[in-house]
Amino acid sequence: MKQITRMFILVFVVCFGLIYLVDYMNKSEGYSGDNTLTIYNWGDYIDPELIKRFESETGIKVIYQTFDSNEAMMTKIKQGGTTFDISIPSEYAIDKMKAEGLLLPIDHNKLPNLKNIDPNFLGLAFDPDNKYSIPYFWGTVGIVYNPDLVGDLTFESWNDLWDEQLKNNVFLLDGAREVIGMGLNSLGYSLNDTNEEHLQEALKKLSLLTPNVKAIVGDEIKMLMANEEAAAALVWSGDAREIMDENEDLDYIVPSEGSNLWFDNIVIPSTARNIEGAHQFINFMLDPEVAAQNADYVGYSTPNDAALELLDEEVSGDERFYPDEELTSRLEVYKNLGPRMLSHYNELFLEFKMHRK
Ligand code: N2P
Repeated sequence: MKQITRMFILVFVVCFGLIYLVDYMNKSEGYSGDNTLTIYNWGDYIDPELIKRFESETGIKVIYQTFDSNEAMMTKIKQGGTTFDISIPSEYAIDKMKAEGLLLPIDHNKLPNLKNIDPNFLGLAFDPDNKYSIPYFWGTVGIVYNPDLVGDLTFESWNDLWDEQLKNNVFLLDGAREVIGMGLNSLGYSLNDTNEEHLQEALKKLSLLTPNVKAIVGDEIKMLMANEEAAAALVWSGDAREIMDENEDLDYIVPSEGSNLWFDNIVIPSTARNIEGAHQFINFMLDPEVAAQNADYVGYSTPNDAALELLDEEVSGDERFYPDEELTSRLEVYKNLGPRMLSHYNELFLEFKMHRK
């Protein structure tokens, strides 16, 4: 009898413990149970309708968080305590995350829609077999400007931004690689330059831009430019397209000295709990109709060939956003410069920002 009582108590304690454990796990921060998928994406970088559609098609509930720079995203994933199942870093960040063991391999067998991606966007240097990353969007960095507000400037060169006609009339996107890269490019250096003298020269050159800089801003740069709050801005190409959709008077150029060509790819961070759901999401985003709707919504260039065919000829044939070979040959992809040099770029950017105050 005693034994039965003991057994009964034991079963009771184990059951109670299990119930408590499951409850605790569900309540702990951002826990992705089987039926949730936690996505960590750039701001304004997906059509929210598509998240709803994914949820209703799969029964998976999406938890959505955003970041505004590769650096912020990597710090958050590295520090742990999060359960992101999906993220969308740029190429140099993917290379760095791979090296730091922050990415999980992606099973291509679970992605029948991968066939829709233009092979030119597969097998790039930062992930040669696409073992850890699948193309999402790509683009350039350049200048969006309002011809009515820029005096007699025609905008061909980065150096036009330094013109005194643009006093307090320029916005810059808030990105270390982009701003330091612009400083380097304007001097004719590579935006992957690691020579300290060149970097100091770029910083000095950027400090001369200060009188023209009205503000360094995040995603609100689109609204500000469309509302004609400044004459010109350093932007990512897709943001320029969205601004120009809102205000047709504006134009976008990639300066003649060269600029950046970037690739943002979907990854499964090592923090993932719902790996199956993450694959379902990636495959969903690779569907031609979904990818076309997304490209239309966010304004960026799609690497999805089948989606490109569904886009308006006016969009897919626009060489400002789907550059030809001549322009592409003037562009450089950011390299992973290693942790020390990447922090140095960040420090230089901070120094530039401090100098403005
Ligand atoms: C979208 C940001 C695009 C990121 N708001 C460019 N790599």
